[in-house]
Amino acid sequence: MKHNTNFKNMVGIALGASLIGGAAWAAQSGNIGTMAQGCQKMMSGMTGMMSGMSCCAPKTDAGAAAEAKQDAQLQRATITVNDGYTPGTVNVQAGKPLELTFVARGQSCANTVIIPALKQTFSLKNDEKKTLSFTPKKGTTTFRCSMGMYGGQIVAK
Ligand SMILES: [Cu+2]
Repeated sequence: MKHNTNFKNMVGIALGASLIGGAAWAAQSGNIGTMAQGCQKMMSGMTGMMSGMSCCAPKTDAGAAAEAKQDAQLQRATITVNDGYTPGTVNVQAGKPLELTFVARGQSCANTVIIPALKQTFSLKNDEKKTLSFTPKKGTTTFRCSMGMYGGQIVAK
């Protein structure tokens, strides 16, 4: 079950939030039947809370400054997975081979990475990494966590 460890993490987040938002959600969480349902409920339950939380908030600070390291033949970029993706935007050159590495530094739902345009879905354990080699076409390739809360993009120009 993919959301197993994620869920534990999420419950911690939700309980933390319930201290602020009241105990309503925590009470509700006692009725969750399956992990999958838990994720669904979590999504709706968290919608109102997300604005004030670091969890799931897009990380925009590092994004603009993130330039892939480039040499003549190959460009490389690394994205750190830790309750989200840093940088959230990776800028690369179109038409040049790219080695894109996701490295996990923690355990959250962000550890499952989905990149629809590349037909990629993979899950990382803490400290695990995954390198994708491809030549980006001009445009933006988005990726996201298993639940679509965290996300990022590869921008090729
Ligand atoms: Cu998620």
